Amino acid sequence: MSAITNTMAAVPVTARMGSKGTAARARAIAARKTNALRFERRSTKVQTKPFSVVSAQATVETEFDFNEYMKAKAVITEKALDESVAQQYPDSVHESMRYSLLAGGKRIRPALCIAACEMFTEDSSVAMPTACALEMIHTMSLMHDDLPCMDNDDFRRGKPTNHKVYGEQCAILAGDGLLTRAFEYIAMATPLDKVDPKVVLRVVAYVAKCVGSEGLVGGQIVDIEMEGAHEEATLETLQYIHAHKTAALLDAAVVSGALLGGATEEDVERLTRYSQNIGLAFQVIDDILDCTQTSEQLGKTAGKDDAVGKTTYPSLLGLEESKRIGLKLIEDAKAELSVYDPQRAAPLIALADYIGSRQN
Ligand code: GRG
Repeated sequence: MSAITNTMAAVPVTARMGSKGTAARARAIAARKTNALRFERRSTKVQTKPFSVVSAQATVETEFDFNEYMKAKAVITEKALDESVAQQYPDSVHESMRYSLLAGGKRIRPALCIAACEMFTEDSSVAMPTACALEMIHTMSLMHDDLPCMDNDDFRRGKPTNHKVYGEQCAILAGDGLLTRAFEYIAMATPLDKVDPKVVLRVVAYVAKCVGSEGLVGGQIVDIEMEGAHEEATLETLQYIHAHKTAALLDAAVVSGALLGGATEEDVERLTRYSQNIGLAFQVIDDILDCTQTSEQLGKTAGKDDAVGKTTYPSLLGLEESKRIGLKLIEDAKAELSVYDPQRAAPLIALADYIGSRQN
Protein backbone atom coordinates (compact mmCIF):
# COMPACT_ATOMS: atom_id res chain seq x y z
CA MET A 1 0.00 0.00 0.00
CA SER A 2 1.73 3.11 -1.21
CA ALA A 3 0.58 5.35 1.64
CA ILE A 4 2.49 3.21 4.08
CA THR A 5 5.80 3.26 2.27
CA ASN A 6 6.79 6.72 3.37
CA THR A 7 6.49 5.92 7.07
CA MET A 8 9.52 5.60 9.34
CA ALA A 9 11.64 2.57 8.74
CA ALA A 10 11.78 1.62 12.38
CA VAL A 11 10.56 3.24 15.53
CA PRO A 12 12.73 3.58 18.60
CA VAL A 13 10.81 2.95 21.76
CA THR A 14 12.11 3.41 25.27
CA ALA A 15 10.14 2.19 28.25
CA ARG A 16 11.05 2.12 31.93
CA MET A 17 10.48 -0.86 34.19
CA GLY A 18 9.90 -0.21 37.85
CA SER A 19 12.64 -1.30 40.32
CA LYS A 20 12.22 -5.01 40.96
CA GLY A 21 14.27 -7.68 42.74
CA THR A 22 17.01 -9.36 40.73
CA ALA A 23 15.10 -12.65 40.28
CA ALA A 24 11.93 -10.88 39.24
CA ARG A 25 13.90 -8.70 36.87
CA ALA A 26 15.59 -11.73 35.32
CA ARG A 27 12.18 -13.39 34.87
CA ALA A 28 10.81 -10.22 33.27
CA ILE A 29 13.77 -10.00 30.90
CA ALA A 30 13.45 -13.68 29.98
CA ALA A 31 9.72 -13.22 29.37
CA ARG A 32 10.44 -10.26 27.13
CA LYS A 33 12.98 -12.29 25.17
CA THR A 34 10.35 -15.01 24.68
CA ASN A 35 7.82 -12.42 23.63
CA ALA A 36 10.34 -10.90 21.26
CA LEU A 37 10.75 -14.26 19.55
CA ARG A 38 7.00 -14.71 19.35
CA PHE A 39 6.73 -11.28 17.87
CA GLU A 40 9.40 -12.00 15.32
CA ARG A 41 7.60 -15.12 14.17
CA ARG A 42 4.37 -13.27 13.78
CA SER A 43 5.68 -10.29 11.90
CA THR A 44 7.84 -10.41 8.80
CA LYS A 45 11.59 -9.78 8.69
CA VAL A 46 12.93 -7.63 11.50
CA GLN A 47 16.12 -6.03 10.38
CA THR A 48 16.17 -2.29 10.97
CA LYS A 49 17.21 -0.13 13.89
CA PRO A 50 16.72 -1.71 17.31
CA PHE A 51 14.59 -0.20 20.00
CA SER A 52 15.75 -0.43 23.59
CA VAL A 53 13.92 -1.52 26.66
CA VAL A 54 15.70 0.06 29.59
CA SER A 55 15.33 -1.29 33.13
CA ALA A 56 17.01 -0.02 36.27
CA GLN A 57 19.98 -2.34 35.84
CA ALA A 58 19.64 -4.12 32.54
CA THR A 59 19.08 -3.20 28.92
CA VAL A 60 17.31 -5.55 26.55
CA GLU A 61 17.77 -4.75 22.90
CA THR A 62 15.09 -5.88 20.52
CA GLU A 63 13.68 -4.68 17.23
CA PHE A 64 10.38 -3.66 15.75
CA ASP A 65 9.96 -2.84 12.06
CA PHE A 66 6.90 -0.66 11.69
CA ASN A 67 6.92 -0.72 7.89
CA GLU A 68 6.92 -4.49 7.80
CA TYR A 69 4.25 -4.61 10.46
CA MET A 70 1.98 -2.21 8.56
CA LYS A 71 2.57 -3.97 5.26
CA ALA A 72 1.64 -7.30 6.80
CA LYS A 73 -1.51 -5.84 8.36
CA ALA A 74 -2.42 -4.06 5.11
CA VAL A 75 -2.35 -7.34 3.18
CA ILE A 76 -4.77 -9.11 5.52
CA THR A 77 -6.93 -6.00 5.95
CA GLU A 78 -7.32 -5.39 2.19
CA LYS A 79 -8.33 -9.02 1.69
CA ALA A 80 -10.81 -8.88 4.57
CA LEU A 81 -12.27 -5.59 3.29
CA ASP A 82 -12.69 -7.06 -0.20
CA GLU A 83 -14.64 -9.96 1.32
CA SER A 84 -16.70 -7.79 3.65
CA VAL A 85 -18.89 -6.14 0.99
CA ALA A 86 -19.97 -8.37 -1.89
CA GLN A 87 -20.60 -7.10 -5.41
CA GLN A 88 -24.25 -8.09 -5.86
CA TYR A 89 -27.66 -6.81 -6.94
CA PRO A 90 -28.41 -3.86 -6.89
CA ASP A 91 -25.14 -3.45 -8.76
CA SER A 92 -24.88 0.35 -8.62
CA VAL A 93 -24.95 0.78 -4.86
CA HIS A 94 -22.64 -2.14 -4.16
CA GLU A 95 -20.19 -0.99 -6.80
CA SER A 96 -20.26 2.50 -5.28
CA MET A 97 -19.68 1.09 -1.77
CA ARG A 98 -16.76 -0.99 -2.99
CA TYR A 99 -15.32 1.86 -5.08
CA SER A 100 -14.64 3.98 -2.00
CA LEU A 101 -13.99 1.18 0.49
CA LEU A 102 -11.30 -0.39 -1.69
CA ALA A 103 -9.77 2.88 -2.89
CA GLY A 104 -6.76 2.58 -0.61
CA GLY A 105 -6.23 4.93 2.27
CA LYS A 106 -3.79 4.47 5.08
CA ARG A 107 -6.00 1.96 6.96
CA ILE A 108 -4.99 3.48 10.28
CA ARG A 109 -8.21 2.59 12.09
CA PRO A 110 -8.02 -1.14 11.27
CA ALA A 111 -4.31 -1.12 12.22
CA LEU A 112 -5.11 0.51 15.58
CA CYS A 113 -7.90 -1.97 16.24
CA ILE A 114 -5.71 -4.98 15.47
CA ALA A 115 -2.70 -3.59 17.37
CA ALA A 116 -4.85 -2.92 20.46
CA CYS A 117 -6.25 -6.45 20.26
CA GLU A 118 -2.75 -7.91 19.98
CA MET A 119 -1.86 -6.28 23.28
CA PHE A 120 -4.10 -8.82 25.01
CA THR A 121 -4.30 -11.92 22.81
CA GLU A 122 -2.27 -13.89 20.30
CA ASP A 123 -5.32 -14.34 18.06
CA SER A 124 -6.07 -10.89 16.72
CA SER A 125 -8.26 -12.34 13.93
CA VAL A 126 -11.14 -11.86 16.38
CA ALA A 127 -10.81 -8.11 15.77
CA MET A 128 -10.82 -8.25 11.96
CA PRO A 129 -14.61 -7.88 11.46
CA THR A 130 -14.57 -4.80 13.70
CA ALA A 131 -11.43 -3.47 11.98
CA CYS A 132 -13.29 -3.74 8.63
CA ALA A 133 -16.41 -2.17 10.12
CA LEU A 134 -14.40 0.84 11.33
CA GLU A 135 -12.96 1.32 7.86
CA MET A 136 -16.49 1.09 6.40
CA ILE A 137 -17.67 3.80 8.78
CA HIS A 138 -14.60 5.95 8.16
CA THR A 139 -15.06 5.58 4.39
CA MET A 140 -18.74 6.49 4.47
CA SER A 141 -17.98 9.54 6.60
CA LEU A 142 -15.50 10.67 3.92
CA MET A 143 -18.04 10.00 1.16
CA HIS A 144 -20.69 12.10 2.91
CA ASP A 145 -18.14 14.76 3.86
CA ASP A 146 -17.16 15.10 0.18
CA LEU A 147 -20.76 15.76 -0.97
CA PRO A 148 -21.58 19.19 -2.42
CA CYS A 149 -23.83 19.97 0.59
CA MET A 150 -20.86 19.38 2.95
CA ASP A 151 -17.21 19.88 1.99
CA ASN A 152 -17.84 19.63 -1.76
CA ASP A 153 -14.69 17.80 -2.79
CA ASP A 154 -13.77 16.28 -6.13
CA PHE A 155 -10.84 14.12 -5.07
CA ARG A 156 -10.30 11.61 -2.32
CA ARG A 157 -7.63 8.98 -1.91
CA GLY A 158 -6.21 10.14 -5.24
CA LYS A 159 -9.41 9.34 -7.15
CA PRO A 160 -12.59 11.23 -8.11
CA THR A 161 -14.97 11.33 -5.15
CA ASN A 162 -17.83 8.86 -4.98
CA HIS A 163 -20.59 11.29 -6.01
CA LYS A 164 -18.50 12.44 -8.99
CA VAL A 165 -18.51 8.87 -10.29
CA TYR A 166 -21.91 7.53 -9.14
CA GLY A 167 -23.95 10.68 -8.55
CA GLU A 168 -25.15 12.18 -5.27
CA GLN A 169 -28.13 9.91 -4.71
CA CYS A 170 -26.07 6.78 -5.06
CA ALA A 171 -23.18 8.18 -2.97
CA ILE A 172 -25.54 8.98 -0.09
CA LEU A 173 -27.16 5.56 -0.22
CA ALA A 174 -23.82 3.78 -0.61
CA GLY A 175 -22.65 5.64 2.52
CA ASP A 176 -25.78 4.49 4.32
CA GLY A 177 -25.13 0.98 3.07
CA LEU A 178 -21.58 1.00 4.47
CA LEU A 179 -22.70 2.42 7.81
CA THR A 180 -25.34 -0.23 8.38
CA ARG A 181 -23.20 -3.04 6.96
CA ALA A 182 -20.53 -2.09 9.51
CA PHE A 183 -22.72 -2.93 12.50
CA GLU A 184 -24.15 -6.03 10.82
CA TYR A 185 -20.59 -7.16 10.16
CA ILE A 186 -19.41 -6.78 13.75
CA ALA A 187 -22.46 -8.66 15.02
CA MET A 188 -22.45 -11.43 12.41
CA ALA A 189 -18.77 -11.97 11.57
CA THR A 190 -17.08 -11.81 14.98
CA PRO A 191 -16.44 -15.46 15.95
CA LEU A 192 -18.70 -16.12 18.95
CA ASP A 193 -16.77 -19.27 19.85
CA LYS A 194 -13.79 -17.01 20.61
CA VAL A 195 -15.41 -13.82 21.91
CA ASP A 196 -18.12 -13.59 24.56
CA PRO A 197 -21.33 -12.22 22.90
CA LYS A 198 -21.53 -9.66 25.72
CA VAL A 199 -18.20 -8.23 24.56
CA VAL A 200 -19.46 -8.09 20.97
CA LEU A 201 -22.58 -6.24 22.17
CA ARG A 202 -20.39 -3.81 24.10
CA VAL A 203 -18.23 -3.20 21.04
CA VAL A 204 -21.32 -2.50 18.88
CA ALA A 205 -22.63 -0.03 21.47
CA TYR A 206 -19.23 1.64 21.91
CA VAL A 207 -18.66 2.09 18.19
CA ALA A 208 -22.21 3.39 17.72
CA LYS A 209 -21.74 5.98 20.45
CA CYS A 210 -18.44 7.15 18.96
CA VAL A 211 -20.05 7.53 15.53
CA GLY A 212 -23.42 9.07 16.40
CA SER A 213 -24.53 12.51 17.53
CA GLU A 214 -22.22 12.32 20.57
CA GLY A 215 -19.29 11.44 18.32
CA LEU A 216 -18.53 11.91 14.60
CA VAL A 217 -21.94 13.30 13.70
CA GLY A 218 -21.74 15.79 16.59
CA GLY A 219 -18.26 16.91 15.58
CA GLN A 220 -19.27 17.32 11.96
CA ILE A 221 -22.33 19.45 12.69
CA VAL A 222 -20.39 21.79 14.97
CA ASP A 223 -17.71 22.03 12.27
CA ILE A 224 -20.30 22.93 9.62
CA GLU A 225 -22.05 25.44 11.86
CA MET A 226 -18.74 27.04 12.78
CA GLU A 227 -17.86 27.46 9.12
CA GLY A 228 -21.27 29.00 8.42
CA ALA A 229 -20.89 31.40 11.35
CA HIS A 230 -18.08 33.22 9.50
CA GLU A 231 -16.27 33.93 12.72
CA GLU A 232 -13.21 32.40 14.28
CA ALA A 233 -13.89 29.36 16.46
CA THR A 234 -12.54 29.38 20.01
CA LEU A 235 -9.91 26.83 20.95
CA GLU A 236 -12.55 25.07 23.05
CA THR A 237 -14.90 24.69 20.06
CA LEU A 238 -12.03 23.55 17.88
CA GLN A 239 -11.10 20.92 20.46
CA TYR A 240 -14.72 19.73 20.55
CA ILE A 241 -14.78 19.40 16.77
CA HIS A 242 -11.48 17.50 16.62
CA ALA A 243 -12.28 15.25 19.57
CA HIS A 244 -15.61 14.23 18.04
CA LYS A 245 -15.10 14.44 14.30
CA THR A 246 -11.75 12.65 14.28
CA ALA A 247 -10.62 11.33 17.67
CA ALA A 248 -13.86 9.48 18.45
CA LEU A 249 -13.40 6.93 15.66
CA LEU A 250 -9.74 6.36 16.57
CA ASP A 251 -10.91 5.82 20.13
CA ALA A 252 -13.53 3.33 18.90
CA ALA A 253 -10.79 1.49 17.00
CA VAL A 254 -8.41 1.18 19.95
CA VAL A 255 -10.99 0.43 22.63
CA SER A 256 -12.96 -2.09 20.57
CA GLY A 257 -9.75 -3.90 19.61
CA ALA A 258 -8.69 -4.01 23.25
CA LEU A 259 -12.12 -5.25 24.41
CA LEU A 260 -12.12 -8.01 21.78
CA GLY A 261 -8.66 -9.06 22.93
CA GLY A 262 -9.80 -9.33 26.55
CA ALA A 263 -8.64 -6.04 28.10
CA THR A 264 -9.63 -5.18 31.68
CA GLU A 265 -11.52 -2.02 32.65
CA GLU A 266 -8.23 -0.48 33.76
CA ASP A 267 -6.71 -1.22 30.35
CA VAL A 268 -9.74 0.30 28.64
CA GLU A 269 -9.36 3.50 30.67
CA ARG A 270 -5.67 3.74 29.84
CA LEU A 271 -6.21 3.03 26.15
CA THR A 272 -9.02 5.55 26.00
CA ARG A 273 -6.57 8.20 27.17
CA TYR A 274 -4.01 6.96 24.63
CA SER A 275 -6.52 7.07 21.77
CA GLN A 276 -7.97 10.45 22.64
CA ASN A 277 -4.47 11.92 22.61
CA ILE A 278 -3.53 10.36 19.26
CA GLY A 279 -6.96 11.30 17.91
CA LEU A 280 -6.56 14.95 18.73
CA ALA A 281 -2.98 14.89 17.44
CA PHE A 282 -4.23 13.26 14.23
CA GLN A 283 -6.51 16.19 13.45
CA VAL A 284 -3.97 18.84 14.53
CA ILE A 285 -1.53 17.22 12.09
CA ASP A 286 -4.26 17.04 9.43
CA ASP A 287 -4.70 20.81 9.82
CA ILE A 288 -0.94 21.31 9.49
CA LEU A 289 -0.73 19.09 6.38
CA ASP A 290 -3.64 20.93 4.76
CA CYS A 291 -1.59 24.12 4.71
CA THR A 292 1.88 22.66 4.11
CA GLN A 293 1.42 19.82 1.58
CA THR A 294 0.27 19.71 -2.04
CA SER A 295 -2.91 18.06 -3.35
CA GLU A 296 -0.74 15.38 -4.99
CA GLN A 297 0.95 14.58 -1.70
CA LEU A 298 -2.37 14.41 0.15
CA GLY A 299 -4.47 12.66 -2.51
CA LYS A 300 -7.19 15.25 -1.83
CA THR A 301 -7.54 18.99 -2.29
CA ALA A 302 -4.89 20.83 -0.25
CA GLY A 303 -5.28 24.36 1.17
CA LYS A 304 -9.03 23.90 1.55
CA ASP A 305 -9.19 25.17 5.14
CA ASP A 306 -7.61 28.50 4.28
CA ALA A 307 -9.67 28.86 1.09
CA VAL A 308 -12.95 28.62 3.02
CA GLY A 309 -11.65 30.62 6.00
CA LYS A 310 -11.90 27.69 8.40
CA THR A 311 -10.46 27.99 11.90
CA THR A 312 -7.74 25.41 12.42
CA TYR A 313 -4.94 24.88 14.91
CA PRO A 314 -2.41 26.62 12.61
CA SER A 315 -4.77 29.54 11.94
CA LEU A 316 -5.46 29.97 15.64
CA LEU A 317 -2.08 29.18 17.19
CA GLY A 318 0.42 29.29 14.32
CA LEU A 319 2.29 26.46 12.62
CA GLU A 320 5.11 26.02 15.13
CA GLU A 321 2.85 25.97 18.19
CA SER A 322 0.50 23.54 16.42
CA LYS A 323 3.43 21.22 15.70
CA ARG A 324 4.52 21.45 19.34
CA ILE A 325 1.01 20.60 20.55
CA GLY A 326 0.73 17.69 18.10
CA LEU A 327 4.01 16.19 19.31
CA LYS A 328 3.14 16.72 22.99
CA LEU A 329 -0.15 14.85 22.46
CA ILE A 330 1.80 11.98 20.89
CA GLU A 331 4.21 11.87 23.85
CA ASP A 332 1.27 11.89 26.30
CA ALA A 333 -0.37 9.07 24.37
CA LYS A 334 2.78 6.94 24.45
CA ALA A 335 3.24 7.60 28.17
CA GLU A 336 -0.05 5.77 28.78
CA LEU A 337 1.53 2.62 27.37
CA SER A 338 4.62 2.65 29.56
CA VAL A 339 3.12 0.15 32.01
CA TYR A 340 2.83 -2.57 29.36
CA ASP A 341 5.30 -5.09 28.06
CA PRO A 342 7.21 -3.03 25.47
CA GLN A 343 7.00 -5.85 22.94
CA ARG A 344 3.26 -5.94 23.16
CA ALA A 345 2.89 -2.19 23.12
CA ALA A 346 5.38 -1.61 20.28
CA PRO A 347 2.76 -1.46 17.45
CA LEU A 348 0.59 1.07 19.30
CA ILE A 349 3.65 3.12 20.23
CA ALA A 350 4.83 3.06 16.61
CA LEU A 351 1.36 3.98 15.36
CA ALA A 352 1.38 7.00 17.68
CA ASP A 353 4.78 8.05 16.30
CA TYR A 354 3.54 7.52 12.76
CA ILE A 355 0.49 9.71 13.37
CA GLY A 356 2.82 12.37 14.75
CA SER A 357 5.14 12.28 11.76
CA ARG A 358 2.86 11.41 8.84
CA GLN A 359 3.17 13.38 5.61
CA ASN A 360 -0.21 12.53 4.08
C1 GRG B 1 -20.60 8.69 10.49
C2 GRG B 1 -23.08 8.58 10.57
C3 GRG B 1 -21.89 9.25 10.09
C4 GRG B 1 -22.02 10.33 9.31
C5 GRG B 1 -20.89 11.06 8.73
C6 GRG B 1 -19.73 13.50 7.23
C7 GRG B 1 -19.57 13.07 8.64
C8 GRG B 1 -20.72 12.44 9.33
C9 GRG B 1 -18.40 13.20 9.28
C10 GRG B 1 -17.16 13.69 8.63
C11 GRG B 1 -16.03 13.35 9.48
C12 GRG B 1 -14.70 13.63 8.84
C13 GRG B 1 -14.59 13.88 7.38
C14 GRG B 1 -13.63 13.63 9.60
C15 GRG B 1 -12.26 13.83 9.09
C16 GRG B 1 -11.41 12.75 9.66
C17 GRG B 1 -10.11 12.67 8.96
C18 GRG B 1 -8.95 13.39 9.53
C19 GRG B 1 -9.99 11.94 7.85
C20 GRG B 1 -8.75 11.62 7.16
O1 GRG B 1 -8.40 10.32 7.60
P1 GRG B 1 -7.16 9.55 7.00
O2 GRG B 1 -6.02 10.51 6.85
O3 GRG B 1 -7.69 9.18 5.56
O4 GRG B 1 -6.91 8.33 7.81
P2 GRG B 1 -7.41 7.88 4.68
O5 GRG B 1 -7.92 8.26 3.31
O6 GRG B 1 -5.94 7.60 4.68
O7 GRG B 1 -8.20 6.76 5.27
